[in-house]
Amino acid sequence: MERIYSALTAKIRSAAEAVEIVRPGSVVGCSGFTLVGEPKVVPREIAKIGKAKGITLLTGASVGDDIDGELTRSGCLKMRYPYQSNKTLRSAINEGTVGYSDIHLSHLPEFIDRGGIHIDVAVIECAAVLEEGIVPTASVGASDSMVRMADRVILEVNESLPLDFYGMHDIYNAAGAPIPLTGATGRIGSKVIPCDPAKIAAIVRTDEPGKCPVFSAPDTASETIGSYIVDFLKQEVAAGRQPESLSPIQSGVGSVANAVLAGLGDSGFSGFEMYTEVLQDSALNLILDGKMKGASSTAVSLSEKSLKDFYENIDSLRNKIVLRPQKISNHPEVVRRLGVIAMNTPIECDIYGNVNSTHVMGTRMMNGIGGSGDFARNAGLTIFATASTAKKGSISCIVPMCAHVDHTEHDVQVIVTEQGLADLRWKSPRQRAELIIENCAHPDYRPMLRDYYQAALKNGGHTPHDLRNAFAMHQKYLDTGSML
Ligand code: 0RQ
Repeated sequence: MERIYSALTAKIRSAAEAVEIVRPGSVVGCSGFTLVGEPKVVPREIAKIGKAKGITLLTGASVGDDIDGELTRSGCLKMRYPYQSNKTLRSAINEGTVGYSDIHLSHLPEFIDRGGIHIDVAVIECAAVLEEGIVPTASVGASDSMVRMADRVILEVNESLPLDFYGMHDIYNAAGAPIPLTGATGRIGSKVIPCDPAKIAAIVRTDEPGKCPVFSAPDTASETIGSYIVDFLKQEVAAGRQPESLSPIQSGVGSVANAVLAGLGDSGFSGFEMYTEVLQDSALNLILDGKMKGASSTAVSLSEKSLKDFYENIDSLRNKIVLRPQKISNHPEVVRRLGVIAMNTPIECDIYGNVNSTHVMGTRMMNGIGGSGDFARNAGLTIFATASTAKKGSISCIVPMCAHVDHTEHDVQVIVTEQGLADLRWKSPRQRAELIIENCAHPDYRPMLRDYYQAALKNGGHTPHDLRNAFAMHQKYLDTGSML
């Protein structure tokens, strides 16, 4: 297979030539989702030249330092959507020098498709550009919507990535119609992203493989959390609320998510599938070991070692892994239909089951809501799992009232920490408070949470609170560096 369709070779340019179309104030859409599938050279070139100030940048989800970091340091970045996880950019957002609007990942492409934001230039990494369209690499993200709606497209053809990606993607544009997916790994679309060749302003060739995400090995707390979730899911199967092989699983990013999946593999469960947005190492291992049947995702975000395994087995994996646009991988309609089991990580949970996934101490942005809301509200079973404390025990992740709320009590069914699990389904707020404090909070923080709850009860109410002290633990941390 040729990398560049012969009729398009006249559009091959250097990165410096390609970025001439990126003007100050441009709205730029880049491929990329959780550090994979992002263009490697064009965004860096924009930052290096440094003339295109005031850029608004959209991506599928988080991208690496070569995009978010470089564009922030060059002073080119003005506004960012919908998710980020870069330290430099995060600081700029929290200082207020770069604007950021945190958007549900399934909403972003829909907003683009409806013309909610006008994209001047889409910069898309691909394995090849064929007559039939663009072959994406390790992520689809919002690239299909960006290509469809942008005025002009710059393609980065990455020659270090295998052409074997062809056939792994399933590009479907629902355009308001029902999405005909009745199973996690069904295929309903095309293998490529359709693209009007007249839109392609430049094709830049590169052979930079890009950097792999680094995952920390599961710690004891993560493994314990994983074991509680496995036990809980076994009870759900025994009670007839889950099929033997479980409903398709969505799992967020990070070490807890990795540990839970690894735990599932060791637990005797088999034949399950994932309907998720990111496939990490543990998910790939489960597929390669034959314990997981297959997976739908919008990105495969793997460590260096797992990426090697992925490429070595790509021919057999093509029938088991489907990479979709994030509009479909995270679509509420499909998530609800499939009864997905959603597992995500909060920053903090409150005693009534509200969850803060984004703002440290209610003010400082961490990453963003990502896809957690797409799944949490619409899943068949919604689990939030976190260590009970953060920052060496100086912060309790169970608090009287979340200092910011991303997922309300209505969207949270189960909370798990290394202390235990609270099944909040069918419980009143008062019952939930007792369960969360006694099962999930760290023993060091239980007395102060109990005292808060007892004081709140004196005020009465369906969801009792003592508003003067609702954020006393947060304030104590801000004043002294510890909630204790
Ligand atoms: O800080 O980085 O300074 O060490 O938060 O925490 O424990 O390493 O956990 O990597 O799983 O991240 C919520 C941020 C958790 C992530 C969050 C501090 C902690 C540490 C990271 P350091 P851990 P994780 C799928 C779905 C929202 C989006 C989402 C996230 C850092 O999971 O962004 O779910 N979720 N998307 O010390 C202050 C607390 C804290 C705290 C943790 N209560 N107060 N700091 N930390 N709890 C992904 C996508 O959608 C793409």
